[in-house]
Amino acid sequence: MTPQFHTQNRQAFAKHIGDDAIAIIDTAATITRRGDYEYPYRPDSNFYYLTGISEAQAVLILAPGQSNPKARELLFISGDSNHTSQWQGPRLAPEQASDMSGVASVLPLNDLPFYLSRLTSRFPNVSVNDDERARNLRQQFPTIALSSVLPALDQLRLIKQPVEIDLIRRAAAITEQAIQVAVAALKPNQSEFELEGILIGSMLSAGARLSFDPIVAADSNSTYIHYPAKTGHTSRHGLILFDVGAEFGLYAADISRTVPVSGTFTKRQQAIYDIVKKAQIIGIKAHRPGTTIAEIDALMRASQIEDLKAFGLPTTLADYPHISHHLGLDVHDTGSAYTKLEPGMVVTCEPGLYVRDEGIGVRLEDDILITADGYELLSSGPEVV
Ligand SMILES: [Mn+2]
Repeated sequence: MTPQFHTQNRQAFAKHIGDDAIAIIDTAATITRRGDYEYPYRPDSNFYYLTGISEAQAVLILAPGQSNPKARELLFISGDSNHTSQWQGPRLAPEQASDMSGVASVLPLNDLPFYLSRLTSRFPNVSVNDDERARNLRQQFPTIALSSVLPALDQLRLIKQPVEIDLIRRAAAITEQAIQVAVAALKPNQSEFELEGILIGSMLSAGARLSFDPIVAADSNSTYIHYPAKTGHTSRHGLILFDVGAEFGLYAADISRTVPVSGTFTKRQQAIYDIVKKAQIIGIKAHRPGTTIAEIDALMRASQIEDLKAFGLPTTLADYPHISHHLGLDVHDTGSAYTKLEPGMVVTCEPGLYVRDEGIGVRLEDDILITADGYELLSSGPEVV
């Protein structure tokens, strides 16, 4: 990502703030696992979108009403301290943070309280992205009017810019590759855990992280949509469902594949797989500006209900929750199933059938860019599309 990307995002967002208000955007807090040991760190998506800074302990203040242009954007970073440098290596220097973000005024985090009190007295309308920040501000400055930055940022992040689409495409390719490596290693009586290790190893080797913990679900575990345990094992004639997403440059992919361990479906597995695949093809082809995830979901559901009847299976099996979603910096990105699709939005299409009595769960999921006249697949999709 270039500093221009983040600068343009700040400029677009600043229009929603207004000249009589400020926005305070915190990055994510670190979360302690135990003692001085922390969970892996991931910056807040909105903070990253506006700054390009991935380091913890940083705050952005936007004050579009300031007459001095340099005072309209203030980035606070923690800088080096003896403790963090000794244990974690050097922190960003102000000039580095300025180069990455395009923010001219980078200040030490220690100065934040001073700026907060000065700015809130001049601009009492304050929008924030963090509940704890809101609580602290309300206590310290009881007369200010607090609101959320989220509606405006949710809206901005819906339409992906070409650089963002490139990153999602890369993340999808890395994810697809990881699933292929895992499928090539498939064998009976293999632990889901081992397959997860193969998936993660492949994604990390490709320079990516994980946008979420992979779902690896053998046999009846595949009938639970977000099966987390990964304590099961594959069986000779069983299925395995992978639902995996690499995160590349902080952008997520999300791909699901269901495959037979032996390389060949049983008749019953094939029948259920084909119902899902047919629904997915119908769903994918329906992507275009003006429609919604919910409408596409209804089309896929109708197709599945019709086919389930033909197989004598209960049509209630098609009554799974809406699970397709927007994709971006977050795997479940801003936007909902009822957002009218527009060119530049990226969504998943993930129909499934979960036949618990027979221990057969099938889900197929691909990543789709909405274009001016329809759609473009960012993952490989069902082979006939
Ligand atoms: Mn998904």
